[in-house]
Amino acid sequence: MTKLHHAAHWGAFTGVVEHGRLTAIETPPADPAPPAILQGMPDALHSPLRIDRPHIRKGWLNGDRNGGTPRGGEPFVPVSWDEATRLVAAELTRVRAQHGPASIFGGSYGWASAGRFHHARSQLHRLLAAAGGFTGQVTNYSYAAGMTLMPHIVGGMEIVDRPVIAWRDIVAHAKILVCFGGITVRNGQVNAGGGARHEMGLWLRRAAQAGIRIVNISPIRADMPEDVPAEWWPIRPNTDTALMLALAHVLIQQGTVDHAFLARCTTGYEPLRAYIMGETDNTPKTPTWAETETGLPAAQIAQLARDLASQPNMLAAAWSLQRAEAGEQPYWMITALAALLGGIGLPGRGFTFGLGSENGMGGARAMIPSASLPALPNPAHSFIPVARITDMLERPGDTVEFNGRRLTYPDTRLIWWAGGNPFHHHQDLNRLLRAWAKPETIIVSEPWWTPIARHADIVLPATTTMERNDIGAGSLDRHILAMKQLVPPQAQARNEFDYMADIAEALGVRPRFTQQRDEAAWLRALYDRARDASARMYVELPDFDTFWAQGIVEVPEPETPIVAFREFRADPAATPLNTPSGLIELASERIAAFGYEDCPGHPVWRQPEEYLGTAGPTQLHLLSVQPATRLHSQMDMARVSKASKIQGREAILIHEADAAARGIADGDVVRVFNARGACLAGATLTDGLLRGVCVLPTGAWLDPLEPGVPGSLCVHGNPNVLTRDAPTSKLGQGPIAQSCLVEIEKWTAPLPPVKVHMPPQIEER
Ligand SMILES: Nc1nc2c(c(=O)[nH]1)N[C@H]1C(S)=C(S)[C@@H](COP(=O)(O)OP(=O)(O)OC[C@H]3O[C@@H](n4cnc5c(=O)[nH]c(N)nc54)[C@H](O)[C@@H]3O)O[C@H]1N2
Ligand SMILES: Nc1nc2c(c(=O)[nH]1)N[C@H]1C(S)=C(S)[C@@H](COP(=O)(O)OP(=O)(O)OC[C@H]3O[C@@H](n4cnc5c(=O)[nH]c(N)nc54)[C@H](O)[C@@H]3O)O[C@H]1N2
Ligand SMILES: [Mo]
Repeated sequence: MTKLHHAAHWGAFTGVVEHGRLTAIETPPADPAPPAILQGMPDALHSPLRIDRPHIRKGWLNGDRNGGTPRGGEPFVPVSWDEATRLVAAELTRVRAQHGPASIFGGSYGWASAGRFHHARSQLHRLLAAAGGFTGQVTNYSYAAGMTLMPHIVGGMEIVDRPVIAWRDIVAHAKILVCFGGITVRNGQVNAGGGARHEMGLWLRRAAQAGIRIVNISPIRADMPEDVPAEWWPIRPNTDTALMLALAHVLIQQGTVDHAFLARCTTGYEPLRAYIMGETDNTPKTPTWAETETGLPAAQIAQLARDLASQPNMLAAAWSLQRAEAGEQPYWMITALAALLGGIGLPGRGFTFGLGSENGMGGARAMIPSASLPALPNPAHSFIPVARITDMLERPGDTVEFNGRRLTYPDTRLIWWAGGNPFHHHQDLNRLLRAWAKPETIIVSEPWWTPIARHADIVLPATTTMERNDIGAGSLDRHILAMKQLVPPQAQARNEFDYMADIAEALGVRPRFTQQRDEAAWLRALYDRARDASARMYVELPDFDTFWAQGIVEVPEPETPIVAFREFRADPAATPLNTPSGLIELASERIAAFGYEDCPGHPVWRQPEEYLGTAGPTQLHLLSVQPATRLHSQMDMARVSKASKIQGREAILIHEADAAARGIADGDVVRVFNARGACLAGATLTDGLLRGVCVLPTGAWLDPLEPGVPGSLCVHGNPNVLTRDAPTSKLGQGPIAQSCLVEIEKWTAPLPPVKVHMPPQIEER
């Protein structure tokens, strides 16, 4: 028996290996809340769903290219690595020669796995860049709208994805913590680089013990842990901007706006004020007006505004708020509201994003760079905003507005995806499935027969992290983790780096791709580069051999306080923000000049097309939140996720009254549907939900009753057959999964089996 350090997005662990198999995992004793997801690691590693050899879609092998028939319904034929390598290299060469590098789509969005060297997407980008270029993707599914907006109004996007505010300061200085979208401890299980401590729940309890009033503004009561005393404000989804506008209205009317702060640190107050007071559109954004939109009592809104004006506070918004129609607006308006209150730049006060969205947010860590694989320049200079993939496939040569630019969609002939699952992450999967039929060749690298692997032509079996050595280094966690190979590669699975080096060889670019290094040399080089950079910031890390022997290195807490806008507040003229005015922009002339009707020059309330305010009498608002038992679609085949299913289906949360009205009992299977698609799910009834809202977490593997047929019922419960594929606005072009209306009915027909947790049909040649 051996025990070795390793790490996943869902935490550091020690793997117990017996006779070449991972038999158990142990979690670090210092971790106050090790994620349950970790317990599924042995299932994942040794799963019958592992892809054992390279495979080719039968029709593709027989010469079918671009027939327009949707992928996903055909058997796969196993081939040797030699043949697969040759086919991939030949296709890359052919498509680049005939159509140019931009017709190779290698955006390959997705979380892949935790190690920084064997990071599938980074490896793929290096290969495709070395081989002549590809079309990439910018922004992300997490906070595209926020990260595009914030540079215009505060001069940077770090505010969205960095712990720019520390929990320790909130606990010490705030009296009210307002949480738009709650603080969902389930989301604190994961971080992109891994993590050795999961402290979100701990900090919430400390905040409550310090007597801080916590307000959970969310349609779901459980968005705040039960053991944390908090007020629950069950807001209608997508209406937070209306609530924030009304809070601002009260501050303005009562004369409790911090004019000194506005004058020193902001620009654009006047047009925003005129809009809030209704001077420009005859609609004063009063608490009574907001009550209609939000469903929250006007008197309660007015009282909260008065309390915020008189007590130090922190306004925190989850990332989910901006994954909705007009998702830029709540982020702009919370910034404006915090400016009116005047706390920005003071410890524990102001506004912050994603505090409850990911492990490590609100942590205090010296901001040293993490180890990461360097990119190669992409000679194709072609990219799309990440969530416009279906649009791109549907409309080659057409243009799209994005953040003040006009981009042209390439003519996509070849797609290669490694480390992401668009048949998990994208909205309106039936529309994607139709568009996905257009390219001539689709290559997918995956360790498992996931939905994306089933929709490929050439399937390359990748190792999991547990079969290779790597470095786990989150940008938010205070630990650098050695990820040691637990077992050799299973069946014919290979490391991305190794098989891509062979493809690079066939393309004549091997030295550029590998830089003449092997795994061991790369790990040492990446670590040393980060170590040198840290030393320049006066943070001493041990040398590589010491790190590898110890298995873990702790990064110190920073000595300086972590307070966004601290220097700026102290002296705005000497330390201006990187905005046109150097100030916080409550109105932006630059955004106004873009002329986007869906994102004008100051925060506004825009009624979404799909929300409770437009719902018919039987429609419900569907929220597809992050799953407690997985990371996205990862680990859906492992024990923790499987145990959470109801009759094998993903659990959907429904208000007991809404269920009763439809004759649905707890544990029933239901059909969730709208004009875009339909899925089955298992009903869980609750009173901890706003009536009219239902919640189906993301990540159940897409399992169409008839694979390859658009519109087919997903028998397993993937919410993205229901969600709408439209942009937040022309500014951010972000996804809007949280703006979605559905109907629910009890399923009474015989229950079709879930088949996606078994391998697809394989035909030997
Ligand atoms: N409806 C709805 N949809 C959403 C969201 C929502 O809130 N609602 N949230 C969105 C958000 S925030 C995100 S970030 C996306 C997430 O979307 P993704 O990041 O695409 O989802 P994952 O399931 O993490 O996909 C990672 C894939 O990489 C594979 N993989 C893991 N390790 C390796 C490896 O070493 N090599 C290779 N080749 N593959 C590997 C896994 O098996 C998995 O299939 O989803 C988005 N989609
Ligand atoms: N366990 C686990 N943790 C994860 C992930 C995972 O897959 N599994 N994914 C990670 C990733 S990639 C990301 S980007 C983050 C995402 O982090 P978030 O975006 O914060 O996560 P969500 O779970 O989508 O949403 C949080 C809560 O917001 C509430 N909410 C939704 N819409 C609205 C609204 O309009 N108004 C208000 N007030 N509340 C609303 C929902 O009730 C939901 O529970 O999570 C990360 N953490
Ligand atoms: Mo995300």
